[in-house]
Parts: sequence; C-alpha cells; structure tokens
Amino acid sequence: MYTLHYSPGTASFAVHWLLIELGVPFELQKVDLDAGEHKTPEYLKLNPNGVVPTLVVDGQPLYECAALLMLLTERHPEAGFAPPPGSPRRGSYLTWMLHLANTLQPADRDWFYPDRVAGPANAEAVKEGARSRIEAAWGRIEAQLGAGGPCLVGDRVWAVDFYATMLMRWSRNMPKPATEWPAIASYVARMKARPSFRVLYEREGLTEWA
Ligand SMILES: N[C@@H](CCC(=O)N[C@@H](CS)C(=O)NCC(=O)O)C(=O)O
Repeated sequence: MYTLHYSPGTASFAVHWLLIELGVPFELQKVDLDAGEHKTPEYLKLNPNGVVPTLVVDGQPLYECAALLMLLTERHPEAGFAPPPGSPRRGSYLTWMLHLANTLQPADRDWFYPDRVAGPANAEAVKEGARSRIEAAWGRIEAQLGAGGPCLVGDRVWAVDFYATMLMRWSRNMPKPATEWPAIASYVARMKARPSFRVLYEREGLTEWA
C-alpha cells in the first residue's frame, strides 16, 4: 500500500502522476507547506529533509522524487514505465533521470528559494544564476527531443517524462518558460493530452498550465 504525502504542483506532482498512470491503489495525505506542516516533528520523522514528496511504501517512509519514480517503476515492471536493465534505452533513461535530479531540479530550488542559498541580500544574483542553468537545461532537452523523440528517451513515455514535464511546468511563470522551445512545446502538449493529466489536475485542484 502507498501513501503519498504531497502538496499540489510541487515535487510530489510527478510521483502522483505516475501512481495514477500505474493504476495502483494509494492514499493521498496533503501537506500544507504554507502552514509549515513539512517542518513538524511528525513529518520530519517521515522525511528528515522536511520537503515533499514522501511516499510511505508498506509502512516505510521514502523520499526523493527521482528515487520514488524509479522505485515505483521497479515495483510495477508490467506497466513498462522504465526500460528494463540490460535493454538498449536503459543507459539513456538513467542518464536523464539523474541529470534532471542533479542539475535542473536543484537550479529550480535555487530559483524558488533564493534567500536560502546566500541570504536575502544575494537573492537576485542567485536567481540570475539559476535562470541561466535552467535555460541551459531547456536547450539540452530541446536538442535531445529534436535528435530523437518524440519522448525524452526514444518513442515511449517512461517515468522520466512525467518528471521532465513537472519541471517544465515549474517554469511557466519564469522569464523564459520551457514551452518557448518548440520541440519542448509539442512534447508538453502531448504529455498534457494524457487522460491521467486531467485526473491529476482535478485531484490536486490545479488550474494553471492546464
Ligand atoms: N530533492 C527533493 C526536493 C523536494 C523539494 O524541493 N520539495 C519542495 C517543494 S517542490 C519542498 O518541499 N519545499 C519546502 C521547503 O523546502 O521548505 C525531491 O526531489 O524530493
């Protein structure tokens, strides 16, 4: 059994989306970030980093969006959301999962929480740096989609595509949103056309970028 501790539109979005796509039973537990519920002693027992998501898997609390996506695909191999070990796409799939987790997502954190990096006095400089790293990542993804596609790794939707789309969504109010890159814009349109995207939006009560 799964319980996802989530907050609408945040890093729990991709995990929630994959759970819907998998069609497995799960419960949702909303975490009110504005009220600081993610810093309470109860929540920190589940996730000592004090962030969402946390996925409780058969009683064990686990975290890190990318790890949760990889774990879910491993637990439900029949759904085919990850290229199996030894298959030709596996290397590229892992490369992109880790690339998003290690480059783009940390740059997003710097963009959204610039004060935490070097204090409020340096927030603008931190945001500028984050912006150029984020836009460089869109350039790399645009090239990857242009070189192959129509998905991030070949012609199938893998878990990494839910992850990438979530990160693209986060750029919607940035100076240059991901969808200003043409191949990304059509990729996003295809991902948003999946029926699961509507279900996710409805459950999380989201409206922006619909
Ligand atoms: N590396 C973590 C980062 C998660 C993360 O940054 N979550 C944000 C929401 S998108 C959060 O909980 N922020 C609240 C805070 O940092 O106080 C993951 O991928 O799960």
